[in-house]
Amino acid sequence: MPGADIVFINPPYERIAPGYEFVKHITNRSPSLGLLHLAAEARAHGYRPAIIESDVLNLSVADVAARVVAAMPAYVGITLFTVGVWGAAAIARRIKQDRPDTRIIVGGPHISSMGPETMQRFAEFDYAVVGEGEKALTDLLRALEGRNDPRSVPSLIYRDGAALRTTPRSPVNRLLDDLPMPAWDLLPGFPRAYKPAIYDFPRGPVATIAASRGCPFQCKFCDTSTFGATVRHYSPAIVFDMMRHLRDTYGVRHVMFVDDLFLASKLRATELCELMLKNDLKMTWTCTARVDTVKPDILALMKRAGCWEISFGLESGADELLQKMDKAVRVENSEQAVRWTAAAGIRTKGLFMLGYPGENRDTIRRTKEFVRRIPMTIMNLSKFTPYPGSPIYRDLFGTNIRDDHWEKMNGMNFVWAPEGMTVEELDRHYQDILVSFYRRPRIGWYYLKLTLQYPNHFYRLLRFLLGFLGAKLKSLASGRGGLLVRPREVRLDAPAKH
Ligand code: B12
Ligand code: SF4
Repeated sequence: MPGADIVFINPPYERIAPGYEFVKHITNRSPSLGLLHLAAEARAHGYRPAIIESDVLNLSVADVAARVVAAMPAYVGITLFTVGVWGAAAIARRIKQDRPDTRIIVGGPHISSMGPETMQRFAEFDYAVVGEGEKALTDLLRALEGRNDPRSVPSLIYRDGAALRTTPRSPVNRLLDDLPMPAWDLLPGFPRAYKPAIYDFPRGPVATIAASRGCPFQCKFCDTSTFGATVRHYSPAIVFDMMRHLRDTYGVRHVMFVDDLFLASKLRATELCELMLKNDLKMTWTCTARVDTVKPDILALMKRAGCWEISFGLESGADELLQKMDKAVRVENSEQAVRWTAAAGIRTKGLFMLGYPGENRDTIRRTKEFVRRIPMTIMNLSKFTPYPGSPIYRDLFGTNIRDDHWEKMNGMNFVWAPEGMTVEELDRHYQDILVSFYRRPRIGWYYLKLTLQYPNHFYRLLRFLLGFLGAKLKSLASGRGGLLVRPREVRLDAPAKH
């Protein structure tokens, strides 16, 4: 990082208890695409950016702060998910202690939804950018150099003495096609250090692309405050160029599209698939889609163009819950879409949540039955979390949500329980659904075949198992009777030190 004048930080999120480090071999290690876009934009405006991916580099709060202090940049840009706010604030505080003149700018989904509250709570953040950041960030940097008036910077929260001021939010970023390509060249260890979760792609290296921004739907649990309801796309030719660039420059073989609605425009998706086929791209890819946007014809084309998996937000096997979520689809639509996807030879990853308001033992039973009935081989079950920025957050906050618990908001902790259920009971159902889905001979056989077909997963699994075994042996040797850590050391959900 020597010579960098702006350092972008993806702060540490993972709360892996000492003794459980081996879990990292199988979890998702994707970089922040937002920071890659911002770094590219800053560079196009003459700055010298650097990026720190804390979790991938195994850096603690103290390590990150020490690196920044040593690099002495004028600016620091931190991306914030709700779960990472405390860690980010701790980093900012340490930087300010040693280099008080460093300007700390924050942005990301948490700021888009909770900007003023966050700035009020954490005096160590100097500026916050709400929503898409490319234009606002470079305008702000120019303003800080005296070339602009901060009040002319769109979507900004800044301090004016003790008061907080906000500038009007700019409606949308400029055309996506005009943005520079994400700065993958600035990512330390790219592409090999950045892996999705085990079994979530066929062959690496892997990279992420957002081919569009925005989503017009308003599912009540979803935070769409960064990109809003207007969908904007890159031209298919530019997306294709990004894929080819990733393949030819970095040897990337698989792309994960992280768009909210990859199939928002069937026309563009078709054009992109045709470009991949015509140019014999030979890359695999995954995307997310709503169940009401797929049909056999587009699925067949996607399969031919290399689509390996589609993640569908299936959420629940109970219609009344889908209705309460304003999901605008029914369980039968989910089932139809998954069957069509399987028939096209693409695998389905089902994204589900447990504990949404209205959940009860009967809805849980139906979800459990549903996940076993449909032709799906991988499921993600998250613990319902009312994220700031989602409509449900506004509905629930102040009822029985326990404080605001930002540091627990990663889908792995129940911070709220529906009426008539306890967190402990929900936790039991959580385990039960996953075990009943995965512990079936059909699924076991599928994963065995996948492991043999794609040895990279085998090596990751092996490292995980060896790590687990090592931790067990260490614990036996230290007289803890096979417990990986002393009970009081288990702090998977504890906030970062601050
Ligand atoms: C890909 C993705 C992931 C990836 C990569 C994460 C990453 N670091 O980017 C993975 C799988 C790791 C992930 C994990 C999680 N994710 Co996620 N993820 C996404 C997804 C689908 C796309 C993100 C993306 O790349 N967008 C495209 C880029 C260009 O946008 P961006 O990163 O937001 O950056 C822009 C602006 O935010 C802003 N900006 C961002 N940072 C900064 C910093 C500065 C200084 C400035 C000025 C501006 C700025 O400018 C950028 C360019 O315009 C979003 C949904 C969405 N629509 O964004 C959810 C989303 C961000 N995830 C979400 C959540 C909750 C999570 C999890 C916490 C739990 C879960 N259930 O998935 C975990 C935990 C994260 C962790 N590391 O522990 C929520 C965040 C809600 C919140 N308030 O926190 C979202 C919004 C989904 C949703 N709709 O609810 N996620
Ligand atoms: S869950 Fe998907 S479809 Fe619903 S609002 Fe969020 S991104 Fe849009």
